[in-house]
Amino acid sequence: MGRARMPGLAPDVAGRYSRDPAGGGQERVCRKRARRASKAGAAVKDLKPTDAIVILTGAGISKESGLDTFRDADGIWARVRIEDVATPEAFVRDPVRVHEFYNARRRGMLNPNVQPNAAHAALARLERDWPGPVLLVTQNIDDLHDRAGSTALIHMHGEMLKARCAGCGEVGAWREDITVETACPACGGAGGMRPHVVWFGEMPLEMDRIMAALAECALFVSIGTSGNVYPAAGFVQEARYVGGAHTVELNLEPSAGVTDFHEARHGPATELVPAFVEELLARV
Ligand code: BJW
Repeated sequence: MGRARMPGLAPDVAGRYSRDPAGGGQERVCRKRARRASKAGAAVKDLKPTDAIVILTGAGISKESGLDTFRDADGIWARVRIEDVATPEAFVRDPVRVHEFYNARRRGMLNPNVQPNAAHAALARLERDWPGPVLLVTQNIDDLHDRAGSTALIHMHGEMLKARCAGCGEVGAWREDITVETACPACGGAGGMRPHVVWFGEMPLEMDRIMAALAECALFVSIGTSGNVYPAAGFVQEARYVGGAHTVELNLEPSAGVTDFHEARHGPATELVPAFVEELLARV
C-alpha cells in the first residue's frame, strides 16, 4: 500500500486530506516550527526530563501477550475482510456477523493467559517516573495498557470492554457477548448495542487532545504499528514538522512510514521498549 505523505494534515472520512481540523492552520504551523526549530532532530540524549513525550502504540505491542495483529501474515485481516466486519456499512448489512467477530475477540481478550507484557509495563513505568508529561495514545482496543498501570491513556480506536448504544449514545463497561437482541441498560432499547470501537470511516476518539499533544511534544515514539491506518499513521509527521519533536520507531520490522522517523529500532517490543524506557529514565 502506498503511503500518503501529508505533514500537518488529517483525512476526512473519504480519505481526502485538508489542514488539521483540530484547529491547525498554516499560521500555527509556522509559529510552532519557529519556536521549536532548535529542537528539530534533537536526539534522545538532548531531551530534558521536563520535556513532553507522546507514545503511539499498535497491535504489535500486544502480540507477545497473545493477541493477533491485523496485517501480519497470521493477522486478523488474513482471516476476515475489513469490509465484512469493520465498517458501519458491514454492521448495518450483517450485524450478526459483526457481533460474532467482536464477541470472539472479546472472549479472547478475557482469556486469563492474556496479560500485559514487559513493554506495557515499561510504558506505565515511564509515565510514573518521567517528570514531564507522558501521553500514551493507543490504537488498540484491548485493556493491556490499563492493566499495566498507564493512566494518561487515550484509546483512539475505542475499547473492546465497552459497549455503546446507537440509540441513546450511552457508553458503558461490557464483558459479555452482544447480540442483536441485547437491550441497552440505560434506555432499554433493543437492537442498537454495538462494540465501542472505531470502524473505518468513523472518527477516531479524542483527536483534539491528541493533536494538541503532538504539537507540543519533544519526543514522539511509535511502537508496534504498521503505519497503514490514518490518522494515526500521520502522527509522526505532525509531531516532527509541527511540534519539532524527535521521532523514534520501535517495531518488529520497518513500518510503512519508517522514513518519516529520525531513528528506528527493530525487534520485539518486549525487548526494545524496556531498553528504550531505561535509556530515557537514565536522563532523570
Ligand atoms: C511487532 C511485534 C512485536 C508484530 N513487537 N512489533 C485513503 C488514503 C488515506 C486514508 C484513507 C483513505 N481512505 C480512507 C482513509 C481513512 C482510513 C484509513 O486510514 N484507511 C487506510 C487503510 C487507507 N481511516 C479511517 O477511516 C479512520 N477514520 C478517519 O480517518 O476518520 C476521518 C478523520 C479523522 C481525523 C481527522 C479528520 C477526519 C478510522 C480508522 C479505524 C481503524 N479501525 C481498526 C479496527 C478497530 C477495532 C478493532 O480492533 O477491530 O483499528 S482497523 C485496525 O488497524 C485497528 C488498528 O488499530 C489499526 C492499526 O493497525 P496496527 O495497530 O498498526 O496493526 P498492524 O497489524 O497493521 O501492524 C502491527 C505491527 O506490529 C506490524 O508492523 C508488525 O511488524 C509489528 N509487530 N509483532 C513489535 N512482537
